[in-house]
Amino acid sequence: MRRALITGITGQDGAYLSSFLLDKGYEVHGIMRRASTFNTDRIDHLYRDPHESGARLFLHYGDLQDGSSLRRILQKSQPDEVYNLGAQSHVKVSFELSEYSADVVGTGVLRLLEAVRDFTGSSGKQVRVYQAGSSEMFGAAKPPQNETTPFYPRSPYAVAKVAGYWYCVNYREAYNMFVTNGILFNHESPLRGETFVTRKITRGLGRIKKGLQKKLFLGNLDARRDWGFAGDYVEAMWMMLQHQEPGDFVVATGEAYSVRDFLDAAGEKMGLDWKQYVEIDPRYMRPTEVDYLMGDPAKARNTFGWKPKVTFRELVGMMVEHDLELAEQERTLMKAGHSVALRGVANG
Ligand code: NAP
Ligand code: F7E
Repeated sequence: MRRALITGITGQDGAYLSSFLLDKGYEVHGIMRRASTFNTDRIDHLYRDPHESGARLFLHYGDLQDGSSLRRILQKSQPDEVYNLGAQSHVKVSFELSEYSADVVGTGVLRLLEAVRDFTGSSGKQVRVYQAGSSEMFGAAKPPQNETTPFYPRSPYAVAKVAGYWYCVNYREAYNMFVTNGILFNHESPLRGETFVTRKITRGLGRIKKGLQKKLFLGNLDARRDWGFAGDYVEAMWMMLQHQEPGDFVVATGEAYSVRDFLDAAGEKMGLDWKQYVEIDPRYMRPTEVDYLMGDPAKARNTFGWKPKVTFRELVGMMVEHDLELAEQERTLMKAGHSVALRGVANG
């Protein structure tokens, strides 16, 4: 049985990737952070008590800021493949938490690579590493962006991702390690964190539609992004590690839409005129914005045959349906006398 270790298993991509790898027959190990509240909502449905026979998902406490935890977990889990998805992944928050973001997103990659290098040295086991790079690394570079486009990062998050990218290239060249950088453009789903703009929109409009909220406050509606479906993108991560050689691969749909386009599509699907409810709040603007990202995924398509399956409209539809249902559940709870608060959205 092949074994995978995933950092960031409790995040959006961690949940989709775990499910994907379990379906492929893998034993999956995940690194989770200690938190005072539960942070495993996205993977609870995949988890079985390890005391039961047949359990194939195992969770370990660890942190990308703590190198010894990474080493210990590598020893324990003996992985064939490591997927580094852990990150402080919010671009706006990285302006507030710049040193922390640099440490987790940039130096965290170095800690993990060092731990894998030593693990390979002591065990003799060849491990394949996937690094979650980001289209944010292109930042201000002109679209369409591909693997040869020079990086021009525009946030502490993006600068740290560029550092992580180059650590990976360096370890590939210096130690002949199998380390692959995925350069993924924005990918969304009903599991997307509620402070990213797509989910903030489907959550907010869903609640407005159900009478739970009056306004939705947003920032720059003109930014353009290449939005795909997270389920499709985790398949690309896996395909990258099955390819005979490591490399750097852009994963994108090749189409870009503005935040305003997303509002139009979500509003139309809900039968709601969003212009009546959306207000601009400058606190959601970034000190330096990334205006236009649109990827060219030709290399991934030609090298290992990856293509996105879910279209932009299908993605919006899937998220709208999910969040209308969630708002309906909240309304039921409210009618039964429970208080219902929208967590965190005010800060996204
Ligand atoms: P996400 O939902 O924000 O999940 C991030 C994960 O990282 C969570 O499991 C989080 O744990 C964990 N984490 C945070 N700090 C950590 C630390 N110090 N040590 C270990 N784990 C830590 O992000 P995502 O959307 O799934 O994205 C996955 C990866 O792809 C990230 O590296 C992100 O930067 C990158 N990426 C994402 C996109 C996108 O559009 N989604 C595009 C390109 C690249 P908690 O649950 O405890 O917070
Ligand atoms: O913003 C604009 C905002 O936060 C998209 C992360 O997964 O993808 C993500 O980063 C755009 C930006 O994602 C609001 O200014 C307007 O132009 O959803 P977002 P992001 O910054 O593109 C990349 C690829 C990653 O790697 C990251 O980890 O939408 N926008 N109004 C807003 N954005 C937010 N969050 N909130 C607003 O109210």
